[in-house]
Amino acid sequence: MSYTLAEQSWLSKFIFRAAPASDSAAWSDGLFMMIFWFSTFFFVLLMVLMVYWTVKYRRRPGVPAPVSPHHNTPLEIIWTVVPSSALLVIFILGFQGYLSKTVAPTGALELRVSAWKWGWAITYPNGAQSPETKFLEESADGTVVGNKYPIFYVPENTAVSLRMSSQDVIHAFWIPDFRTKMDVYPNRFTGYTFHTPTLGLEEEVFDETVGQNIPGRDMWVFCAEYCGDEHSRMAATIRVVPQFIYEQKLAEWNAPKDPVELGKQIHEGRCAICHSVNGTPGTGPTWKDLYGSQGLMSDGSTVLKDDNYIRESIYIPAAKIVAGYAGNMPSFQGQLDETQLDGIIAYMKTLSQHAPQPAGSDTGAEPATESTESQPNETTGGGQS
Ligand code: HEC
Ligand SMILES: [Cu+2]
Repeated sequence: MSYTLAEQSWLSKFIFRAAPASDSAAWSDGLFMMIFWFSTFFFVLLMVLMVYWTVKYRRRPGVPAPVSPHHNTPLEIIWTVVPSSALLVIFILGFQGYLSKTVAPTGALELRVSAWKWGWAITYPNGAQSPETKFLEESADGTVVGNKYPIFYVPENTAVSLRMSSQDVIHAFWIPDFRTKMDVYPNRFTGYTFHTPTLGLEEEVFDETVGQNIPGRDMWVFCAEYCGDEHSRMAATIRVVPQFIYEQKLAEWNAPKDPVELGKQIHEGRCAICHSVNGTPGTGPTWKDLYGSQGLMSDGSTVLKDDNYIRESIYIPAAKIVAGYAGNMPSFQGQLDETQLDGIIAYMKTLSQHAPQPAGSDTGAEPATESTESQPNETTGGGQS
């Protein structure tokens, strides 16, 4: 079942660009090309006959127009049966391809995909999520452009099945190399399956976390259902790696992390598309100096942006809308747990001059330790009980 890269003809390169990365992707290409040549053949045949007969039977002076024959049973049977059987063949081959992409083999690795405006997250069977990201593109002088996008690791030569749902509007999870895309809905699961390729000996990708190349292949993921302003930048990377690297990564991601580091990673992967940290407003307000500040809401009230306000903004964004913004932040209820929420708050504190500074120092503050200050119950509780 493992698919190795075949030589692509110039025509299939022109039409599909990247080579198919699995057997069922190759099947789709083959079927597409079959239909293409089938259509081309009949197009040429019909056009040639049409032109030929138009010339041959044109009106000539002195020749009376012949009466059209109105029935020819053998001819009508042929031109009904031949095209119908051709369509039947196309249907059967297409349905076979469809089944191979929607029915997961037993024992497939199930990944939980979640979508929102404008990003993707995958939860692995052990509960881990990939914190790794990379830039969509880098300009020639090495300066980076745009946002960071998540990297999802999958093991090579493995059947993978996706279970997908959306936090807001309809998106579509599209992996061009597998020639498959499927809509992702807010209130129901959809999914499909693919078999990851076996890596060639020379295939390598750069792993930023270890600063060197590792065996692997990157594939694009795009959103294929127009979903708003940043739809075209709703991308991700599927990274196919050997099984042992996949397992290492899962174990690494599940290890406890420094809260600030965790918050920063969540921001880059999920929030940066709308929230900057440098003071520039985007689709949502910047996080710079947000924590601990006072802010005006769209109903005219003023709120203190403390831990509980932030929690509410993330789980129930519609509860209070910041003045001047549309209430279009997706809810992350059920998507981010308490540890991740703590991480986001810890990270926001490092970005804000309103956050309480650790006692006795105002330079070189160690941000991670200050989170205890926001939980007075814990610090005072010991002396009182
Ligand atoms: C689709 C764009 C979008 C994404 C993605 C998004 N937000 Fe928001 N966010 C908004 C908008 C718009 C507002 C302002 C309106 C409101 O209050 O709901 C906002 C408001 C907030 C606020 C209140 C800000 C303030 O100044 O009072 C917080 C906190 C927040 N978002 C956290 C997050 C976190 C954490 C994430 C990532 C897990 C995230 N947001 C992802 C659009 C987004
Ligand atoms: Cu989308």
